[in-house]
Amino acid sequence: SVSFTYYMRYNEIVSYLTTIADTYPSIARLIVIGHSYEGRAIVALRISRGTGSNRPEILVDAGIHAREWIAPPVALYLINQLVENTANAYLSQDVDWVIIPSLNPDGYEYTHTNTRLWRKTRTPNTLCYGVDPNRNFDYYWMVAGASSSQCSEIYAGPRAFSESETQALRDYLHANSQRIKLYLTFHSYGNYLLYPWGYTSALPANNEELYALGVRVNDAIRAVAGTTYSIGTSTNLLYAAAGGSDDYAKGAAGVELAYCIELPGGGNVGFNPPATSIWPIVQETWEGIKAYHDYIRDKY
Ligand code: 0X9
Ligand code: ZN
Repeated sequence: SVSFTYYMRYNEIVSYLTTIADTYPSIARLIVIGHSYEGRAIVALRISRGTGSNRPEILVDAGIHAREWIAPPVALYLINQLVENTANAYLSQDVDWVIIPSLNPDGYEYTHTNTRLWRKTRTPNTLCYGVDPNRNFDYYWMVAGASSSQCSEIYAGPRAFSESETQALRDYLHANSQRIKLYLTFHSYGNYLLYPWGYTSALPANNEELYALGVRVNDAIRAVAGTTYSIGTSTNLLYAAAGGSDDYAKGAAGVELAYCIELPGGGNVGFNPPATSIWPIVQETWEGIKAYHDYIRDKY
Protein backbone atom coordinates (compact mmCIF):
# COMPACT_ATOMS: atom_id res chain seq x y z
CA SER A 1 0.00 0.00 0.00
CA VAL A 2 0.97 3.60 -0.32
CA SER A 3 2.72 5.57 2.41
CA PHE A 4 3.42 9.25 2.85
CA THR A 5 5.60 8.81 5.93
CA TYR A 6 8.71 7.74 4.04
CA TYR A 7 10.07 7.83 0.47
CA MET A 8 9.01 4.61 -1.24
CA ARG A 9 11.39 2.58 -3.40
CA TYR A 10 10.54 2.05 -7.06
CA ASN A 11 9.36 -1.53 -6.56
CA GLU A 12 6.95 -0.35 -3.88
CA ILE A 13 5.59 2.30 -6.24
CA VAL A 14 5.02 -0.32 -8.95
CA SER A 15 3.39 -2.65 -6.41
CA TYR A 16 1.01 0.09 -5.34
CA LEU A 17 -0.07 0.84 -8.89
CA THR A 18 -0.49 -2.87 -9.61
CA THR A 19 -2.62 -3.36 -6.51
CA ILE A 20 -4.79 -0.37 -7.39
CA ALA A 21 -5.35 -1.66 -10.92
CA ASP A 22 -6.20 -5.14 -9.59
CA THR A 23 -8.53 -3.82 -6.88
CA TYR A 24 -10.39 -1.25 -8.98
CA PRO A 25 -10.40 -2.72 -12.51
CA SER A 26 -13.39 -0.65 -13.62
CA ILE A 27 -11.66 2.62 -12.72
CA ALA A 28 -7.92 2.07 -12.98
CA ARG A 29 -5.72 0.37 -15.52
CA LEU A 30 -1.98 -0.19 -15.42
CA ILE A 31 -0.02 0.84 -18.50
CA VAL A 32 3.63 0.13 -19.20
CA ILE A 33 4.75 3.05 -21.36
CA GLY A 34 8.27 1.76 -21.87
CA HIS A 35 11.36 0.52 -20.07
CA SER A 36 14.32 2.28 -18.55
CA TYR A 37 17.89 1.69 -19.68
CA GLU A 38 18.37 -0.88 -16.90
CA GLY A 39 15.15 -2.61 -17.89
CA ARG A 40 12.66 -1.37 -15.32
CA ALA A 41 9.08 -1.04 -16.51
CA ILE A 42 7.99 2.60 -16.60
CA VAL A 43 4.47 2.33 -15.27
CA ALA A 44 1.49 4.62 -15.52
CA LEU A 45 -2.01 4.41 -14.13
CA ARG A 46 -4.97 5.43 -16.30
CA ILE A 47 -7.93 6.52 -14.19
CA SER A 48 -11.39 6.99 -15.68
CA ARG A 49 -14.94 6.68 -14.40
CA GLY A 50 -16.47 7.78 -17.65
CA THR A 51 -17.69 6.15 -20.80
CA GLY A 52 -17.25 7.06 -24.41
CA SER A 53 -14.23 8.14 -26.33
CA ASN A 54 -12.77 11.58 -26.87
CA ARG A 55 -12.76 12.44 -23.19
CA PRO A 56 -10.30 15.13 -22.11
CA GLU A 57 -7.19 13.70 -20.46
CA ILE A 58 -4.76 15.15 -17.96
CA LEU A 59 -1.27 13.65 -18.20
CA VAL A 60 0.89 13.86 -15.08
CA ASP A 61 4.44 12.73 -14.52
CA ALA A 62 6.96 12.99 -11.72
CA GLY A 63 10.51 11.98 -11.06
CA ILE A 64 12.10 12.86 -14.40
CA HIS A 65 14.93 14.11 -12.20
CA ALA A 66 16.03 11.35 -9.89
CA ARG A 67 16.93 13.37 -6.80
CA GLU A 68 13.71 15.37 -6.64
CA TRP A 69 12.17 12.96 -4.18
CA ILE A 70 9.13 15.01 -3.22
CA ALA A 71 7.66 14.71 -6.73
CA PRO A 72 6.67 11.01 -6.84
CA PRO A 73 4.65 11.21 -3.58
CA VAL A 74 2.59 14.04 -5.09
CA ALA A 75 1.71 11.77 -8.01
CA LEU A 76 0.99 8.85 -5.67
CA TYR A 77 -1.30 10.95 -3.51
CA LEU A 78 -3.16 11.98 -6.65
CA ILE A 79 -3.71 8.31 -7.49
CA ASN A 80 -4.69 7.53 -3.93
CA GLN A 81 -7.28 10.30 -3.77
CA LEU A 82 -8.72 9.83 -7.25
CA VAL A 83 -9.23 6.09 -6.83
CA GLU A 84 -9.51 5.30 -3.14
CA ASN A 85 -11.45 8.31 -1.84
CA THR A 86 -15.00 8.07 -3.17
CA ALA A 87 -15.63 11.71 -2.25
CA ASN A 88 -13.34 12.52 -5.19
CA ALA A 89 -15.17 10.39 -7.75
CA TYR A 90 -16.33 13.52 -9.56
CA LEU A 91 -12.73 14.29 -10.51
CA SER A 92 -12.61 11.37 -12.94
CA GLN A 93 -16.22 11.59 -14.14
CA ASP A 94 -15.62 13.97 -17.02
CA VAL A 95 -11.84 13.88 -17.23
CA ASP A 96 -9.41 10.96 -17.63
CA TRP A 97 -6.06 10.93 -15.87
CA VAL A 98 -2.83 9.21 -16.75
CA ILE A 99 -0.26 9.40 -14.00
CA ILE A 100 3.38 8.32 -14.25
CA PRO A 101 4.83 8.53 -10.72
CA SER A 102 8.48 7.92 -11.65
CA LEU A 103 9.71 8.51 -15.18
CA ASN A 104 13.38 7.88 -14.36
CA PRO A 105 13.38 4.77 -12.18
CA ASP A 106 17.05 3.89 -12.74
CA GLY A 107 18.14 7.28 -11.50
CA TYR A 108 15.64 7.17 -8.65
CA GLU A 109 16.92 3.82 -7.40
CA TYR A 110 20.51 5.06 -7.73
CA THR A 111 19.66 7.99 -5.41
CA HIS A 112 18.57 5.40 -2.84
CA THR A 113 21.50 3.01 -3.20
CA ASN A 114 24.49 5.16 -4.15
CA THR A 115 24.34 8.90 -4.73
CA ARG A 116 21.49 10.80 -3.13
CA LEU A 117 21.84 13.81 -5.45
CA TRP A 118 21.93 11.93 -8.77
CA ARG A 119 19.81 13.83 -11.33
CA LYS A 120 20.17 12.12 -14.69
CA THR A 121 19.37 8.75 -16.24
CA ARG A 122 21.90 5.91 -15.82
CA THR A 123 22.94 5.32 -19.41
CA PRO A 124 26.67 4.62 -19.61
CA ASN A 125 28.49 6.98 -21.92
CA THR A 126 32.21 6.86 -22.65
CA LEU A 127 33.26 9.33 -19.95
CA CYS A 128 30.36 9.53 -17.54
CA TYR A 129 26.99 8.03 -16.79
CA GLY A 130 23.66 9.59 -17.54
CA VAL A 131 21.78 12.11 -19.62
CA ASP A 132 19.60 14.89 -18.28
CA PRO A 133 16.22 13.65 -19.50
CA ASN A 134 14.83 17.16 -19.30
CA ARG A 135 17.30 18.29 -21.94
CA ASN A 136 16.79 15.26 -24.17
CA PHE A 137 13.45 16.05 -25.85
CA ASP A 138 13.53 17.01 -29.50
CA TYR A 139 12.12 20.50 -29.49
CA TYR A 140 14.83 23.07 -30.14
CA TRP A 141 17.19 20.48 -28.65
CA MET A 142 20.48 21.93 -27.38
CA VAL A 143 19.71 25.55 -28.30
CA ALA A 144 19.96 26.90 -24.74
CA GLY A 145 20.81 25.85 -21.19
CA ALA A 146 22.02 22.40 -22.15
CA SER A 147 25.46 20.83 -22.37
CA SER A 148 27.19 18.53 -24.82
CA SER A 149 29.62 17.39 -22.09
CA GLN A 150 28.84 13.90 -20.88
CA CYS A 151 29.77 14.65 -17.29
CA SER A 152 27.59 17.75 -17.02
CA GLU A 153 24.44 17.61 -14.91
CA ILE A 154 22.62 19.13 -17.89
CA TYR A 155 24.07 16.81 -20.55
CA ALA A 156 21.49 16.76 -23.35
CA GLY A 157 22.58 13.37 -24.67
CA PRO A 158 24.41 12.28 -27.83
CA ARG A 159 21.24 13.08 -29.78
CA ALA A 160 17.64 14.04 -29.03
CA PHE A 161 15.65 11.13 -27.62
CA SER A 162 18.75 9.05 -27.00
CA GLU A 163 17.13 7.84 -23.75
CA SER A 164 14.49 5.12 -23.58
CA GLU A 165 12.79 7.06 -20.76
CA THR A 166 12.21 10.15 -22.91
CA GLN A 167 11.22 7.95 -25.86
CA ALA A 168 8.54 6.39 -23.66
CA LEU A 169 6.98 9.74 -22.82
CA ARG A 170 7.30 10.92 -26.42
CA ASP A 171 5.51 7.84 -27.70
CA TYR A 172 2.75 8.16 -25.12
CA LEU A 173 2.27 11.84 -25.95
CA HIS A 174 1.96 11.25 -29.66
CA ALA A 175 -0.35 8.24 -29.32
CA ASN A 176 -2.74 10.29 -27.18
CA SER A 177 -2.14 13.87 -28.29
CA GLN A 178 -5.73 14.44 -29.43
CA ARG A 179 -7.20 13.94 -25.99
CA ILE A 180 -4.45 15.27 -23.73
CA LYS A 181 -5.56 18.77 -22.75
CA LEU A 182 -3.18 19.38 -19.86
CA TYR A 183 0.31 18.10 -19.08
CA LEU A 184 1.80 18.48 -15.63
CA THR A 185 5.40 17.49 -14.86
CA PHE A 186 6.44 17.58 -11.21
CA HIS A 187 9.96 18.64 -10.23
CA SER A 188 11.61 20.31 -7.26
CA TYR A 189 12.44 22.72 -5.97
CA GLY A 190 11.64 26.43 -5.66
CA ASN A 191 7.85 27.00 -5.71
CA TYR A 192 7.48 27.80 -9.39
CA LEU A 193 4.57 27.20 -11.71
CA LEU A 194 6.54 27.21 -14.97
CA TYR A 195 5.09 27.01 -18.45
CA PRO A 196 6.66 27.14 -21.94
CA TRP A 197 8.80 28.23 -23.34
CA GLY A 198 12.05 27.03 -21.87
CA TYR A 199 14.01 27.40 -25.10
CA THR A 200 13.23 31.06 -25.73
CA SER A 201 12.16 34.16 -23.83
CA ALA A 202 9.35 34.68 -26.34
CA LEU A 203 5.90 34.18 -24.85
CA PRO A 204 3.56 31.43 -26.05
CA ALA A 205 0.44 32.50 -27.96
CA ASN A 206 -1.77 31.48 -25.00
CA ASN A 207 0.41 33.15 -22.37
CA GLU A 208 -2.59 34.88 -20.78
CA GLU A 209 -4.48 31.63 -20.33
CA LEU A 210 -1.44 29.83 -18.94
CA TYR A 211 -0.78 32.64 -16.49
CA ALA A 212 -4.42 32.97 -15.39
CA LEU A 213 -4.71 29.24 -14.77
CA GLY A 214 -1.49 29.40 -12.79
CA VAL A 215 -3.04 32.11 -10.61
CA ARG A 216 -6.02 29.86 -9.86
CA VAL A 217 -3.75 27.00 -8.91
CA ASN A 218 -1.58 29.21 -6.74
CA ASP A 219 -4.66 30.57 -4.96
CA ALA A 220 -5.86 27.04 -4.22
CA ILE A 221 -2.48 25.97 -2.84
CA ARG A 222 -2.04 29.13 -0.80
CA ALA A 223 -5.40 28.64 0.90
CA VAL A 224 -4.13 25.47 2.63
CA ALA A 225 -1.14 26.74 4.59
CA GLY A 226 0.03 29.95 2.96
CA THR A 227 2.54 28.43 0.53
CA THR A 228 2.95 30.60 -2.55
CA TYR A 229 4.34 29.94 -6.02
CA SER A 230 5.74 32.26 -8.69
CA ILE A 231 4.09 31.91 -12.10
CA GLY A 232 5.62 32.48 -15.52
CA THR A 233 7.52 31.02 -18.42
CA SER A 234 10.53 28.84 -17.67
CA THR A 235 12.94 31.13 -19.46
CA ASN A 236 11.66 34.37 -17.97
CA LEU A 237 11.15 33.12 -14.42
CA LEU A 238 13.98 30.59 -14.00
CA TYR A 239 16.44 30.21 -16.88
CA ALA A 240 16.57 29.20 -20.52
CA ALA A 241 16.83 25.43 -20.91
CA ALA A 242 15.82 23.67 -24.11
CA GLY A 243 14.86 20.04 -24.57
CA GLY A 244 12.39 19.86 -21.68
CA SER A 245 9.34 17.61 -21.64
CA ASP A 246 6.99 20.58 -21.16
CA ASP A 247 8.21 22.40 -24.27
CA TYR A 248 7.96 19.13 -26.20
CA ALA A 249 4.41 18.42 -25.04
CA LYS A 250 3.26 21.84 -26.11
CA GLY A 251 5.43 22.52 -29.14
CA ALA A 252 5.66 19.09 -30.73
CA ALA A 253 2.63 17.17 -29.39
CA GLY A 254 0.25 20.13 -29.41
CA VAL A 255 -0.77 20.05 -25.74
CA GLU A 256 -1.71 23.70 -25.32
CA LEU A 257 -1.55 23.71 -21.51
CA ALA A 258 1.73 22.42 -20.06
CA TYR A 259 3.29 23.19 -16.69
CA CYS A 260 6.49 22.25 -14.91
CA ILE A 261 5.70 22.48 -11.20
CA GLU A 262 8.73 23.06 -9.01
CA LEU A 263 7.53 21.86 -5.62
CA PRO A 264 8.78 23.29 -2.32
CA GLY A 265 12.31 22.48 -1.19
CA GLY A 266 13.51 21.14 2.11
CA GLY A 267 16.44 19.53 3.86
CA ASN A 268 19.99 20.79 3.74
CA VAL A 269 20.24 20.85 -0.06
CA GLY A 270 16.64 21.55 -1.07
CA PHE A 271 16.10 18.22 -2.79
CA ASN A 272 15.74 16.29 0.45
CA PRO A 273 12.73 17.42 2.47
CA PRO A 274 12.44 15.24 5.57
CA ALA A 275 9.84 12.50 5.34
CA THR A 276 7.67 14.49 7.73
CA SER A 277 7.32 17.12 4.97
CA ILE A 278 5.78 14.68 2.49
CA TRP A 279 2.32 14.88 4.02
CA PRO A 280 1.93 18.68 4.17
CA ILE A 281 3.37 19.13 0.67
CA VAL A 282 1.17 16.50 -0.96
CA GLN A 283 -1.88 17.92 0.83
CA GLU A 284 -1.46 21.47 -0.40
CA THR A 285 -0.40 20.40 -3.90
CA TRP A 286 -3.52 18.23 -4.20
CA GLU A 287 -5.63 21.38 -3.85
CA GLY A 288 -3.74 22.91 -6.76
CA ILE A 289 -4.26 19.82 -8.89
CA LYS A 290 -7.99 19.97 -8.23
CA ALA A 291 -7.98 23.56 -9.48
CA TYR A 292 -6.36 22.33 -12.69
CA HIS A 293 -9.04 19.66 -13.04
CA ASP A 294 -11.89 22.11 -12.54
CA TYR A 295 -10.53 24.29 -15.31
CA ILE A 296 -10.20 21.42 -17.78
CA ARG A 297 -13.63 20.01 -16.91
CA ASP A 298 -15.28 23.38 -17.43
CA LYS A 299 -13.43 24.16 -20.65
CA TYR A 300 -14.04 20.87 -22.48
O1 0X9 B 1 16.14 22.64 -15.25
C1 0X9 B 1 15.14 21.92 -15.28
O2 0X9 B 1 15.04 20.91 -15.98
C2 0X9 B 1 13.95 22.27 -14.38
N1 0X9 B 1 14.42 22.71 -13.09
S1 0X9 B 1 15.08 21.61 -12.06
O3 0X9 B 1 15.64 22.31 -10.93
N2 0X9 B 1 13.94 20.65 -11.51
O4 0X9 B 1 16.05 20.83 -12.77
C3 0X9 B 1 13.14 23.36 -15.03
C4 0X9 B 1 12.60 22.99 -16.37
C5 0X9 B 1 11.66 24.01 -16.94
N3 0X9 B 1 11.25 23.70 -18.28
C6 0X9 B 1 12.06 23.92 -19.35
N4 0X9 B 1 13.18 24.57 -19.26
N5 0X9 B 1 11.64 23.47 -20.51
ZN1 ZN C 1 13.83 18.73 -12.05
